[in-house]
Amino acid sequence: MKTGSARIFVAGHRGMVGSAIRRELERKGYAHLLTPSRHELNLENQAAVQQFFDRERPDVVYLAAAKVGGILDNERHPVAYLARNLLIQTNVIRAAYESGVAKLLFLGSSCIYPRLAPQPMREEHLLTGPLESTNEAYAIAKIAGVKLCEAYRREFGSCFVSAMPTNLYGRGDNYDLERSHVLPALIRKFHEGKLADSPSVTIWGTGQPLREFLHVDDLARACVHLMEGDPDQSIYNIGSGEEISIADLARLVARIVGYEGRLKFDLSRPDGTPRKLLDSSRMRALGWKPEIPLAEGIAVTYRQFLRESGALQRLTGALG
Ligand code: GFB
Repeated sequence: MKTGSARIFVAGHRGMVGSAIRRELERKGYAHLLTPSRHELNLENQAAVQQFFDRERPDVVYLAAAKVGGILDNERHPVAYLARNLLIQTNVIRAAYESGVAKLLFLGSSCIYPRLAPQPMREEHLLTGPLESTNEAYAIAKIAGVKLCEAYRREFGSCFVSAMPTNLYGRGDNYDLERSHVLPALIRKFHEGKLADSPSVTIWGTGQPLREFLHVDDLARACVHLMEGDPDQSIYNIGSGEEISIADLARLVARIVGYEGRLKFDLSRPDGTPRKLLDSSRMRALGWKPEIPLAEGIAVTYRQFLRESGALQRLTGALG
């Protein structure tokens, strides 16, 4: 299929991952992107999704639409994480098959692997042990999506593949402190701490868990690279290969933001899984590698946060 002629549906194109995939596709010259708004297409409505596929006939689908959030929101709202994700992904994957989509990429998450999986975690470790409780609902929905793609591949030979990204950050992230992941939360907390000249900033948990972070633009390059090839495996882990403790991450973000006060650790908040490092050698063997070092990615993301929050403040001022 030629670059310019493929009809590509990016489900979730307004989210952090979907918008990065959309930018990467546009950069590479794909001209026929299907990006209906939420009002035009409710992905939780099975009939509407099938009608959309019947009408638009995409050739390729990037399934990046999902209910996502950080450790606290996952813990508080398991129903939304399980039910909404099951609905969205099942509707899109089934309709894709029914309408003859050639290739589909389903976006999962490294939390599908067992809480105490051997590190670094390989694709084969799926379903070899109990899940982390804070995000079990989300992980089970994502595992169902992976298995549905695998089933279509096995039963009907569909090229339906799953990408398993590590913890992501970058442009378009969610900075709501109750719902966000750790990296945007730290950017916001240190920025506000600096403005208010606060003596300390509070970090959730012990600071000891280890996480691997990948800039969303590196993920988007991996996803498009995967779909441009002929992936013959069901799952591809996508990570940076470098891990950092939450305490060290906090120090790094504080330095980049320019916050000079102390860190306080709130032990009443959950740590979540102790370690979550992906073995991404399967993806790297296809010729992809991450290009954005963590400190550089955070610095760029902080500047984007400043621009976005500045615009928001000006808008609020003008309205108020
Ligand atoms: O990014 P995060 O919310 O998700 O938290 P997970 C990572 C670690 O950072 C945890 C700590 O140990 C948190 O306790 N942390 C410290 C903070 N301060 C903060 C803070 O202010 N906000 C947040 N959010 N965390 C998620 C899953 O797990 O990872 C999802 O819940 C998904 O299902 C996602 O898989 C990638 O890495 O623990």
